[in-house]
Amino acid sequence: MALENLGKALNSALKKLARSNVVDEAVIKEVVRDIQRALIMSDVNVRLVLDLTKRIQKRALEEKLPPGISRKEHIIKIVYEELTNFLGKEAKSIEIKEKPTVLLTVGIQGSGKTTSIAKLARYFQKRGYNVGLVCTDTWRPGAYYQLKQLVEPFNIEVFGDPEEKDAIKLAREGVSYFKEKNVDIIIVDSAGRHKEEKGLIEEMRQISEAINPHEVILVIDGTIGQQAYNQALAFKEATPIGSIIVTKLDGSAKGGGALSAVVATGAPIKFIGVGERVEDLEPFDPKRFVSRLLGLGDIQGLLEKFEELSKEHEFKEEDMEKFLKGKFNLKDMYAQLEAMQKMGPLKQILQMIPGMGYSLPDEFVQVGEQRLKKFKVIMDSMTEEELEKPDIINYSRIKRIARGSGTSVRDVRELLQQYNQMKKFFKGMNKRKLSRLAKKLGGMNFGGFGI
Ligand SMILES: Nc1nc2c(ncn2[C@@H]2O[C@H](COP(=O)(O)OP(=O)(O)O)[C@@H](O)[C@H]2O)c(=O)[nH]1
Ligand SMILES: [Mg+2]
Repeated sequence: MALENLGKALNSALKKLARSNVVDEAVIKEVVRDIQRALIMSDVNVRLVLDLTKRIQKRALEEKLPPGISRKEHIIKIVYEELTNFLGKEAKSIEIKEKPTVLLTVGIQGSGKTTSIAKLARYFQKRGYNVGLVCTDTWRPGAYYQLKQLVEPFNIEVFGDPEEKDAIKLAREGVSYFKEKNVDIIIVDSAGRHKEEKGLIEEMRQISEAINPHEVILVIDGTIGQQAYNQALAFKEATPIGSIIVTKLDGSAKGGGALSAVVATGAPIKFIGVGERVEDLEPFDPKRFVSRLLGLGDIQGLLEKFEELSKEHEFKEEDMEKFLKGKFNLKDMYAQLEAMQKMGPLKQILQMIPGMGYSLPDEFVQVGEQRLKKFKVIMDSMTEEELEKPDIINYSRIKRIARGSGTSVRDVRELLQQYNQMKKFFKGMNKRKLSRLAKKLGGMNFGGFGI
């Protein structure tokens, strides 16, 4: 993630604070300057940065310390709070009230509409909704097939006709087609064949009139940085029911600029796109986003990822319990590594764990596909007892397993090492550590762990 750079810079500003012996005015001002620099580097509007950092500085210098809180902790909390407010404070979601709920997606060509629609469809499908997609992009010949291909693995139906030239007609027909099919949600894709805001709004008006959507979603390319302001503003003025998806935040150094610019217009960001895969969509929650950015970890986000997995029957809640208690065996570990492989980079997930920040050793998180395959072969040569109680595996067993699986003693040891490392790691994130962190951050939600 390129936003990682912003996160790193903010994180190192806070680390500087943590390292200093005395927290006086000079230190506070230096930290504030570092934060300023980090934000401006990621293309956040200078005026917004100055306003924000002025507030942080004022609060840090003037506010009375709550009892039992150190000056450093207090400043971290202020930075966290102000950044959270800066990015919109509360998470907002797309409400599905009526059946069918019709959503229309608009945005400039290349902004990521079609990809985002596929992501949204999958997101809602995972939550139990039956979704139908309508392609009205009559400009790009491949548009219909692009969407179809993206959602094919999930059996989501796409309505469209590559021969038809009338987008409005397609929109109307598509919506009535899926109404008859009794789906829960209909999402309509549009072409967005225009260069600037005016054309975009006009297209939205026309299709809107034809299908009367419950919500219009504007898709904005995050790589345009603070230019996102004008698009979001024009959109917000034209529609009271809009929501926004900011895409490509995985690759853009300007992501911070795009996000803050959109928030500054008062238009709600509901999702962010963080990759090209259908899974790479995240509900936008400023609290969660900022704590991750600052390297404070994000237990809530982690839980949500686990939850999604368990919905796919790949990872169940009791398994998570096992892991968090450090009571898992080799079979559990394998299932989990496999699941994480499917879910995307393990590193991304582990970054959400409090205290881990960006300091995870790479060799620990990069369990590549090849290694996973090798693990599987090795495990196939183990007895049931060994899989369930890996602690009994002594040297002579290691030799036998290596021989049986056609691997080496070193390979078997590597697997056991991975297991022991993981065990240590999960044991390290015990409840006390989590609850200390929760206290520090105040209002953050660490639900699910009973702390
Ligand atoms: N890295 C990255 N690429 C994205 C993201 N969203 C879309 N893209 C890519 O951006 C390009 C344009 O996307 P598309 O959905 O066709 O845009 P549309 O013209 O608005 O429908 C494609 O190559 C997508 O794979 C994202 O969140 N991250
Ligand atoms: Mg498209």
